[in-house]
Amino acid sequence: MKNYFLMLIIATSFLSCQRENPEFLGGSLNDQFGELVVLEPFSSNTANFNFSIVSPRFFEAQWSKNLNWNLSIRATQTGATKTFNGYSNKLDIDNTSWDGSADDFPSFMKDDLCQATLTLSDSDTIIELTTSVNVSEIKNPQEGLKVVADFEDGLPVNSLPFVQPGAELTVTEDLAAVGSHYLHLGGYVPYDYLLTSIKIPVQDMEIFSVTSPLLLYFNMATIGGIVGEVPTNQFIKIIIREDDGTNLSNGERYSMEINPVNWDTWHLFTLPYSDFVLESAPVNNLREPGKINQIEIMCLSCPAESAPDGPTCPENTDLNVKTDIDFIAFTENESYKP
Ligand SMILES: [Ca+2]
Ligand SMILES: [Ca+2]
Repeated sequence: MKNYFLMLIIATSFLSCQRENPEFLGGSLNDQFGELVVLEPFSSNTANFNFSIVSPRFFEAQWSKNLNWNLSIRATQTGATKTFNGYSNKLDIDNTSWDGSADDFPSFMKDDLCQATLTLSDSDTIIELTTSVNVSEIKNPQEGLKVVADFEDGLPVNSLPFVQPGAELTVTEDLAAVGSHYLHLGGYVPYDYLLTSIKIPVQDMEIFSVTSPLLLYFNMATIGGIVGEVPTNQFIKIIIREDDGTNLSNGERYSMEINPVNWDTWHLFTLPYSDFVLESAPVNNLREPGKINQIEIMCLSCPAESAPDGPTCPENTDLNVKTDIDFIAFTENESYKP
């Protein structure tokens, strides 16, 4: 008798659950066992995405069950990518609204034609849907952005390059991180760590004179060589100079290394100025964003044959160094959004 009542209670509560929450139960069963069918085709809400104005830009589709989906947008010209992921049975303005940013460098360019691929998969079906969209205008510069060098018109005015015999420092027109030009740094210098460097003047930093060094970000796009052919210990050193000395050359210098540089696609390197380390004699031992007047980028690698100081790397014999850079910029409050 006791057992009979217990079963009755369980059965009643099961039925009441079903009555109260039919969609939940039915929905989850459908998600687990239902057939995956596309109900509304995959498309963008407009064929041209103009990221310079405030307007909705998103993707649409609907299918028969909740599942993990992946939406990958890739520009055919620049190779820029943007990825969205989610768990739902549709795409809409809430889960695929796009502001024009990329996952990383390279950034999208004006008139980039993009292929968008939506992948839906459950335990036994994978459906891939594609659509295309055109970037009619890129996004506006983010607030607090100061571009120091983008190499679109060659080397920045009054910059000072240094090139050892065997090294290369050339503005190159090819697949850049931003725009169409970047700075190639590299070559083969088997007798020294330093291959080449460039000092770039920085002007009008007064706009950041009340910005904390914790909130001033240094940003730069970097790319190494071909994975598997990168010399051992190939790296970049960044030196930021301030004008707090008694003359132009004895201001404080703060530095940072990107070590190693061993990847083969453009990446954003970003750090707050407060993370840079004092390299010179101190003047006031304060990182002062408003007093920055020069950025030096040095391309270095462990030399194959001899070194004035430090060890050598015979395994680097005949391996070309490549530490290309693009888009050197400061941002306020947050990192640059490629
Ligand atoms: Ca560029
Ligand atoms: Ca200082």
